[in-house]
Amino acid sequence: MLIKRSPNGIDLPFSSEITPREMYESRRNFMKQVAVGAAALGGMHEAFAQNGPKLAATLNPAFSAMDKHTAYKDATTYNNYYEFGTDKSEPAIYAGSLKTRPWTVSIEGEVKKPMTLDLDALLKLAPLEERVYRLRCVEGWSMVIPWIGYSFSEIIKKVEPTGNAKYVEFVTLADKKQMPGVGSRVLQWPYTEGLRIDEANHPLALLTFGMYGDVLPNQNGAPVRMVLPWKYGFKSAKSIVKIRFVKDQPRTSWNLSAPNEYGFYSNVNPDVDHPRWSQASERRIGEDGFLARKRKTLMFNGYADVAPLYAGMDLKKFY
Ligand SMILES: Nc1nc2c(c(=O)[nH]1)N[C@H]1C(S)=C(S)[C@@H](COP(=O)(O)O)O[C@H]1N2
Ligand SMILES: [Mo]
Repeated sequence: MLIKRSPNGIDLPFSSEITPREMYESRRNFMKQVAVGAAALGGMHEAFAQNGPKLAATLNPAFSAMDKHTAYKDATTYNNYYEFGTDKSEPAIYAGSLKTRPWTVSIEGEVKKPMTLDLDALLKLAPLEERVYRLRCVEGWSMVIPWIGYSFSEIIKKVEPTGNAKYVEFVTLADKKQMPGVGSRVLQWPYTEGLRIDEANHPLALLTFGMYGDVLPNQNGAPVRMVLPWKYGFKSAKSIVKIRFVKDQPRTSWNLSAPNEYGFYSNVNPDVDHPRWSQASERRIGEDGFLARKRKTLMFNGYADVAPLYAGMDLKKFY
């Protein structure tokens, strides 16, 4: 079986060479083995392993990395979710107070069909897929998580953007009563993020409702978040309440707080260092000793399929 491997051992599922049907089939079989293997290694959510999936979704092997899944425990206890505190352990401790139902998301701005959808309507908008994505935090660590959701492009199709819609803004919940971190001035609330509309329309951009066969734990952004695997983790906004299609590039929370450190694009790029540290390597959570930065970071986090979105752009300038 031909599995393409990068020199550092990270599988590259989006190589344009991996398109023939045979390859796809062998990948699919391989994925099944990987899933079983990951469960055996304790990478799977225990409840999932015992009772089967709680949020039914079909694995999309063509959109899945073959890396070993991060252990559920690590993915749910080492988080960035500043609304619940800046320490990695705090979201797991404090996010229990977040009430994720009822929940509505309003989709508005430059669209022909603005809509406000409750969670059930949103869940039913398109078939749910499982996709194993790597997520690379700008701080230098990464995880591999089996997410559940559908391409954000499904939303774009539904609301029919007008010709003025050039960007999409994601606005997340900021409720002091439920979120102890919102009292702090570490960021401007609500946490907002944004994409150019063609980036939002890329099939890899996942509107995400679950992980490890279950709904999202609160600390991972319940009940609905984005996951953008080719960008640094902070672009993947958690607990979204509003999606706005807009004409001008939206301001984003991290860019507002430190514009020279966090750009609008924030594509994973080993050649563009953060002003205070190198981005050439990363530590895979659960894999190494705590301070080890062993793996080479890959351009676009290994998701080379997105490269045409940035054709002709100087990525040192548009960091
Ligand atoms: N609303 C909100 N979304 C957020 C954040 C946050 O603080 N608030 N942190 C971001 C950062 S920095 C990262 S690395 C990822 C972490 O996602 P995870 O905890 O599910 O791994 O969420 C992103 N989304
Ligand atoms: Mo991050």
